[in-house]
Amino acid sequence: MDVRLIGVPLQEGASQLGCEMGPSALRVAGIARALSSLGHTVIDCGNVAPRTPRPLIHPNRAIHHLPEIAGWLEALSDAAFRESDGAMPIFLGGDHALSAGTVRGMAARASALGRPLFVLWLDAHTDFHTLDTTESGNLHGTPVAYFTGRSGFSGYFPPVPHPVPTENVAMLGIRSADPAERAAIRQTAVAVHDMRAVDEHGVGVLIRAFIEKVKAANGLLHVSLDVDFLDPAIAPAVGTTVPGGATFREAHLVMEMLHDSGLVSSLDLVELNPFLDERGRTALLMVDLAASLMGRSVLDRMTRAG
Ligand code: DIR
Ligand code: MN
Ligand code: MN
Ligand code: MN
Repeated sequence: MDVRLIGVPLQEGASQLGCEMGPSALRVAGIARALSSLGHTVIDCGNVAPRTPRPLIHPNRAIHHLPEIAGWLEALSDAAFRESDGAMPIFLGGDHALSAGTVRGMAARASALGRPLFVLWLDAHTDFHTLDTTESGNLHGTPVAYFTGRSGFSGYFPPVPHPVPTENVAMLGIRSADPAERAAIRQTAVAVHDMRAVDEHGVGVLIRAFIEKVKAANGLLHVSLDVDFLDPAIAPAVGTTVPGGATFREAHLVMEMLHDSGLVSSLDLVELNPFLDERGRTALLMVDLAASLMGRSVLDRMTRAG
């Protein structure tokens, strides 16, 4: 497969600085080599540059860095559309606000192909705030609300010509949702698989059902992997750790099943904050998960270990 690595050194959507180093850490951890060793043709497109911010003032005074985030979204959306033409873009984040742009661009790609877009959201959080409901003001808490077409973004973020229907969105790993997010998401058709559901049914059952749905619709599947989907014990380098996340094998199983499905069109690796890492271990784990998604299997790992 033709793979395009696209760095997104965006950090203003998170509460603490450091995600701008994420793309560098993923590169240093060997993402290009890991994927090319699986037989893929990998091109590193370098980093996306944001548009120059224009002044934007929102009545919700908690919001910070709105002009900067808005400046990123169109550039990211265009990059996603451009680099998904016969190739698979992998976005090296950068905080999760970037997915507002990447999913918008992939929705345009899906529309151009006449196919529906599905989104798998692997995260501790639902990221379903609007500009009006966010209390933290951290815009990485808003992308799903934005790309599913919830109102309250117009005049601030770029318009959404191809909103992703909520029935095409599945979330896995959820264990933190603010009251406004809970109330809003209950009104939608988003399949929210929280950690309780993972414990009870196992990730295999939950992911298989979603894969079957995407397959039946001949959809494109965008996967958005937030570091905090993982348990903090194995992935400490994220500003918003929540206990009780996915284990090493749960995460790899999701990636392996996604690979076998052959449906994944695009991937975000987000929220890695290398400043919080222990000798790059979270970056290395994220690279290994990307490799599982791109075809590395357990037997390959055993072979490597000799
Ligand atoms: C929280 C945390 N719901 C907020 N969101 C995070 O700030 O809106 N998303 N950390 O990844
Ligand atoms: Mn566009
Ligand atoms: Mn997130
Ligand atoms: Mn999160």
